[in-house]
Amino acid sequence: MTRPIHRQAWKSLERHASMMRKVRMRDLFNNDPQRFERFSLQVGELFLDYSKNIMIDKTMSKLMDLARASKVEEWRAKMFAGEKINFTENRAVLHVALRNRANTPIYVDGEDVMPKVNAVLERMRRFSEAVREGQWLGYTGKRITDVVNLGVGGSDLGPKMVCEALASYARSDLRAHFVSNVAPSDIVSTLKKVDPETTLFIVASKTFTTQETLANAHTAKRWFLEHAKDEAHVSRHFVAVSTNAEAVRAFGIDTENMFEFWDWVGGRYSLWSAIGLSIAVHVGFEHFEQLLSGAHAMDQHFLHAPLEQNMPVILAMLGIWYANFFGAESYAVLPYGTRLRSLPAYLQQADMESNGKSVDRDSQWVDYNTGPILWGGHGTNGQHAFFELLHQGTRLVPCDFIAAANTHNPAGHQHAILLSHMLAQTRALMLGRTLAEVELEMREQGVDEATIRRLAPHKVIPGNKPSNVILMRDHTPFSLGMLIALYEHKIFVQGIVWRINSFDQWGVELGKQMASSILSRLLADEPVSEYDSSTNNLIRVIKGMMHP
Ligand code: G6Q
Repeated sequence: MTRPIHRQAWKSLERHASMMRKVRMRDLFNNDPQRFERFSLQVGELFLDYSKNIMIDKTMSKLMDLARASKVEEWRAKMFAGEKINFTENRAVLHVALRNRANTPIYVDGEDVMPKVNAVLERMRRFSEAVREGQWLGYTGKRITDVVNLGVGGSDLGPKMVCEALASYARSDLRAHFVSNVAPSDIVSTLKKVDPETTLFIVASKTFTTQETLANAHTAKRWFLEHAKDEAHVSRHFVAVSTNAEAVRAFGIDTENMFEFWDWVGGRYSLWSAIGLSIAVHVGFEHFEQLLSGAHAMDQHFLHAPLEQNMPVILAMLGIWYANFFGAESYAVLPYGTRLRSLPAYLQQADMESNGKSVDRDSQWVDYNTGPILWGGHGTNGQHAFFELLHQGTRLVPCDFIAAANTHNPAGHQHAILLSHMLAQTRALMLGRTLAEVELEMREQGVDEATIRRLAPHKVIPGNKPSNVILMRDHTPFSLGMLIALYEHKIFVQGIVWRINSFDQWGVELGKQMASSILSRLLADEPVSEYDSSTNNLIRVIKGMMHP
């Protein structure tokens, strides 16, 4: 075993970083008119400009050396071949099979998974078309007008983000709602908006044991039966997406109305599976298929492009550059446009649940940083909120700006205004404003010297803050599929370099177990003494505050 920090390539990057930390990007741009040409890349519908990073050719070649030494290419081949690279759960990692539009065989335990992938897709097509075309009717014979996805985490964030992002493709008479939180306001406020005669509930849970989702599903079913009065009507209004047929049956959903997926689909990688049913119903199956096709196009690029021209690999290695050699603790995802407002939350799970790990492939604690904190928000709103820290804070926060060149909702020059702000931000982050520039400007405005001395330092913007810009021509299902797959593969590459398992989530499991024990104590009358004193007393205080 070679720990990443003992690799030659890593040590060489450390030496190189000590020199690069003194380099200013504004000088790199001034000295090299070709910089944009060399550090930008078009792949299908996506364009990446990564020239505003603190790097030179030598940096990129050393980062690629590290990727090669980490055997990224070999691990990539293993993932696509269905090998069980989720080694703590002994599972294959095959979200790429779900969107394998070429339909080439992919084997898990000697079985080609493509026939069953295609069979579920066909069921999704038939079902979503039946709902959309008014053949699938509610218990009083009315068309379905509202679809409520009941799921949490990976069974919520992906479909929710995609339905919002593709809202322009949705029919106005078929609304999608997402209820995820067990906090009762979520389900109660949604039920107030919908009609039991025309609402379809999709209970989306891989395990079908997730307490929050089942609680919401039971509440929805109770509400439905208060109106419909007859259990027999449940089958017209509740369908399930799960890997657990037995639990689906136990809940009272006919397995005829269950859409299956498999243990080799991780929750946070599952929007391409039947978990995407709400997407297919809301925006139409043909658009869901285009989403899959976009992701497949990115898969093919990731699989075949040399590392130096491989978009996910470039983003991944730049991320490692800042996380491990510049001490960056976080990075920000900044989509420009309202439709992608949930992308940061979606990617937060994808990245942090995948690479927020501390034990490596040899079951050893790591002695280097792994996944960074991902955060962000959509522009321009973020500019009026947290961008100040990006510009003048003490921390280095690399940023990804994301935008489409065109909008589905033109309104005068508004889209151009939006894009101009994005370009201004990425430029301002890189360039900053020096003390000399500030002083000059103030002098030109006739400000007196004493005031200049006092105020000028506050107006200095350090600059030299790295950012990538990812552009798509149009905001289509295909380009969105490419974009999501780009980040999935970026996360994969980083996990390989850090030698961690990006595909389990034992931290999530621990909290789930503890909550079920605490619930029983919260509902019981006796005093609680079995936990730590903080938990015992918080239970006591909460019980004291609860209305009888
Ligand atoms: C995803 C995680 C987690 C999961 C939810 C919901 O990778 O495992 O976010 O998706 O806990 O799980 P179920 O789909 O089993 O309800």
